[in-house]
Amino acid sequence: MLLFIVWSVSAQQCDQPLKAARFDCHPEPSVTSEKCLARKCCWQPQMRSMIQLFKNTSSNSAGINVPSCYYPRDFPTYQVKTNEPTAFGQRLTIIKQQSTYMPNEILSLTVDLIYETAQRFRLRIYDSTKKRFEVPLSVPVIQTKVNVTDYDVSISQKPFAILVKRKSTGITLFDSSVSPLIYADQFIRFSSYLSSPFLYGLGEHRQPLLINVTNEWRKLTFWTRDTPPVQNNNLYGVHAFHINLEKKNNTPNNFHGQFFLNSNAMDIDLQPLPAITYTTVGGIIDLYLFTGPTAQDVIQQYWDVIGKPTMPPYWSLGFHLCRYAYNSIDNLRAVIKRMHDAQFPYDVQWTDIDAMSSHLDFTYDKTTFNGLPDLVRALQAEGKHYVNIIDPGISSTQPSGTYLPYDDGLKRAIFMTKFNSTQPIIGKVWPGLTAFPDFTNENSIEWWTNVAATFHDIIPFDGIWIDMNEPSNFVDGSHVGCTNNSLDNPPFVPHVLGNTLYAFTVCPSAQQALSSHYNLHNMYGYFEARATNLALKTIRHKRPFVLSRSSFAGSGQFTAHWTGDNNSTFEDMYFSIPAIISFNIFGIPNTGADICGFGLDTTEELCTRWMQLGAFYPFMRNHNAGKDQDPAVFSWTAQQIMKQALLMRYSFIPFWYTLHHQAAMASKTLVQPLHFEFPNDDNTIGIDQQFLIGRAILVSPNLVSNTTVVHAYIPQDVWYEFPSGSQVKDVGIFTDLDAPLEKINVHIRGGFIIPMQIPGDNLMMGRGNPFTLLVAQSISGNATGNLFWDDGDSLDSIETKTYNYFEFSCSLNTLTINAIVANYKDSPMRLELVRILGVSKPVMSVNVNGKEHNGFFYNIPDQILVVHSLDMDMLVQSIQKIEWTTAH
Ligand code: MIG
Repeated sequence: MLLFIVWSVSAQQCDQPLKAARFDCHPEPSVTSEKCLARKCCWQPQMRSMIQLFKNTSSNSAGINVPSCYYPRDFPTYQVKTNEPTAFGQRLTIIKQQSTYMPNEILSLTVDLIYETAQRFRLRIYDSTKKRFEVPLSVPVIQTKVNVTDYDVSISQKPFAILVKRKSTGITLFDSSVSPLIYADQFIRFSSYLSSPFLYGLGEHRQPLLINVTNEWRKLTFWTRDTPPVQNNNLYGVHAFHINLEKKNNTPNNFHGQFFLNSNAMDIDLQPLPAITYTTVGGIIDLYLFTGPTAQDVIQQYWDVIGKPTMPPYWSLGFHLCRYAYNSIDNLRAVIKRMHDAQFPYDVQWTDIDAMSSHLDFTYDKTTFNGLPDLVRALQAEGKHYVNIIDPGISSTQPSGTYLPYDDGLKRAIFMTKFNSTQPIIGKVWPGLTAFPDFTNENSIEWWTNVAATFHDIIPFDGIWIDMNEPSNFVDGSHVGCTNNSLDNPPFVPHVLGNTLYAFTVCPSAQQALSSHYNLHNMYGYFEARATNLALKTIRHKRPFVLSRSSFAGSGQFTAHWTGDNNSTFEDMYFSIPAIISFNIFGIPNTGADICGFGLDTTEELCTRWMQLGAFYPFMRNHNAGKDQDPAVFSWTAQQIMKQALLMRYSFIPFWYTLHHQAAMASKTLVQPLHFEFPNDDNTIGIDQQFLIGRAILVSPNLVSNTTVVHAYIPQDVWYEFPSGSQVKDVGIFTDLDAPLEKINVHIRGGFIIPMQIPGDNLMMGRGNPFTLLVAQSISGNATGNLFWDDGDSLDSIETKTYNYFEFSCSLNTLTINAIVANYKDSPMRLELVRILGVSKPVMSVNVNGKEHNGFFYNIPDQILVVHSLDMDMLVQSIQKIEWTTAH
């Protein structure tokens, strides 16, 4: 092939020998030299590598590489005109002399530098004269700047650029000088250096946990979309947030975060410089920097802006069972019965759209599901719970007066309307032609609450599953297509699946109360989750449980999440781990994947492995569309293994519940990657086949078919195998752990005390069961832990202080149980047994609260002290002690 170079500007201005430092001047598809030169950019066609040519390049991001068309050094951009100190920091005005290549460029902009906290910096760039759309998320508003910061900000005048450095190390956290800022009405593009090519976040995408652009160019697209999770596609949710690792020799590994508060369709490009480029089609530049320095600090600082996750009801921590196509109540009854007969712990039964009458929301099929209300009441009488599905599409073709959701919605005018019209925009989903509620319309809350309450009187559901809320639409745009205005067909369309913004959804030109769907599309699921959460509170007066497929920054305040339509493959099982960890980072920690796989038929081996792994997901639901895969359909052996996994989950529920409390109150994730806890151990970078629950439980599932070992990394620390309690010898290395089908590898980290409970048939039945403590001593014999407990369902247990809170500590052969708050007394809390791991010397005697206690034994080979028959009332609000003496 002929290689030729055309310099558009002077050769000197295009002389950028470092390919990784070239920034794409023509991000639209099918660039040519003419199109590039017309933009006054540099043209140097790049051959795609052989590897890329041989790869199947059907997905939209394959083949992203060095741009053929890139900016010359002197490409026109903004310069600073004025610069004034303000109460919040600084305000600049910046101007550009001429338009470049996009329609409606805005030549005069205002830049606010807001020093919000010592670790949080906000940069806002907006039109100096005309108010533009801004994301309707209630973020903290800071009027007065903080005086001392962990970061230094400097401004380059000409061309305009912002530089942010970490004070303590001098490492660059943000530097926009790498490429020219373009700011047009429907095209905003800016770039920054990254501190390293290692990032976490940027969802929702199917990808490994670590985004590593050392040698790679990557394009990630953000536009909520109903599509099975496939790599490189925009998926159900939008989270333009990442955590970037800072790597520098002789400096500890710090982390910082970046959040682009923008809800428009966007691309984020990453390149090996390393650098990041944001391209959005609307809104303003509203960018947050969080300086950590730990990954959990970054997450906390991020959640301070977007909102902390909701505290889920206690029952929702149990095992959930669902299937798309039970198709009849007899089938559903048979499943419930075999689950019961096989004695699986199990808490929540679900039904899918097949239980609706003609796929109509807020109905059930009185023929095929005749008796569903009684079935639900019978489940509830046993302490179980029931969740049903609701889709946003409301049928618009039922005879007037027969279908309240549509009739009442029309009356209240809460449906999204066509462009320049008061008529609802009509699409097509499961029930046929549908209107789409506008959940940004405050009147929709009462409407939604009303229709849900009416149905709740018929079937007293305990939670709501909101699916299809990207929103999904089986016809592009509407049943009559879209307009050809610039909202439906903007000058630049990010690399969305389907190539148009209306593909498989509603026209962007549709109108919502707060703005156009163009601006609000990515938040559809967010507002529906909010409305559903509010409705459940009003209807049940209890803690809501919502499960939403689509999500946006801040959705965790209202909902749990699952990862959508995965398949029954080992690869899908692996990808569930990076997805769940990422959603923890995104502030929706209560996330799970469809266990055993949604699409395709599972196998007994896969389902066994997946039930074991799923027992350690925050949200544990087995759901599918294929043949039955509830645990009770499998062989006796598989059932025993699954039951063992379920019993493990149920025994750890007090620990999980406490983690949820800490997530909601103190912005801690439920699960996290090893790298966040061991940031200076480079072996842990990007490990995503293992994960930590809280800081203390390491889960290393077997993700490979037909194997009996797991190649896993056990970081340098003290670890005890669970449940045996024996100490791991090989730490700080990758080792092969024994992992036959009947075993999932779980390790407890020294230094932590895990509150546990003897499981019941379901969580409500087991509430009064005895508690146990698992004390994993550090090298020096110390450990700490805590336990939060309340009635599990009320909305105000924190405000009314109707809860219990314990702190546990272990040191010098003494375990202390400190009841700090003991106000919730409706169910007993009796500590029955304590297992202390890592007791290196034989135990001679045990004292409980100063009295000799005979109920103990010492396991010599594994160095475990078990103190049993305690019958200790933990609600005695004072300090209680268990002490032991050892042989010298
Ligand atoms: O168009 O309700 O992701 O969990 O079973 C498919 C039927 C609609 C997609 C969800 C899936 C659910 C299915 N739904």
